[in-house]
Amino acid sequence: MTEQAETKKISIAYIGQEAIAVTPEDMASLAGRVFPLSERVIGGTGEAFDFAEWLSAFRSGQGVAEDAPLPTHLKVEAVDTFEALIPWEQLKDAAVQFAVDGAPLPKGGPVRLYVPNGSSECLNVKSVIVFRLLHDEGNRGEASYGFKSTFTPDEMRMKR
Ligand SMILES: Nc1nc2c(c(=O)[nH]1)N[C@H]1C(S)=C(S)[C@@H](COP(=O)(O)O)O[C@H]1N2
Ligand SMILES: [Mo]
Repeated sequence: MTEQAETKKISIAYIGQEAIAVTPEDMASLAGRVFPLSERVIGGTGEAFDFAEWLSAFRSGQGVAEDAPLPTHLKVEAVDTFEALIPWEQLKDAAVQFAVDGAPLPKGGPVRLYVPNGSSECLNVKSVIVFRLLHDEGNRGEASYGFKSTFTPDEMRMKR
């Protein structure tokens, strides 16, 4: 295991709040229940937690009111700049793979999202480093995925 895989943090950005950094293990323990990924995904390996259970605990922990509106989308961003926008309605049974045999993911880490009720397998994003919970009523129900195509000037300078 490389040093980077060990220390890779995940950024969580909830509607209107400042992003916070967590580890895969932090997310799994907050979710409160873990299960074999194979319960949700045929041929799935390793351990996962339920996305909605995690989000519910996260909202409580952040002091979000229980009757506050739910997000309309989850946007996930990966190490390789692949990203996906997933509508709330497709997130039922979504699971986050965070370990294999109790150890960090040998590939696709720090975590991989699986969306069994998603409109495309392309939404099963590997190497997720950002979870953004969004409220975008105008685009409700819309899904998209692909490699990020626009970069800020700062990002362009870093990539040279
Ligand atoms: N980080 C990242 N995740 C990704 C991709 C990618 O290029 N980068 N490709 C997606 C696409 S288009 C598909 S079809 C699936 C493929 O998953 P598999 O390699 O497990 O078959 O991963 C998705 N997740
Ligand atoms: Mo794909």
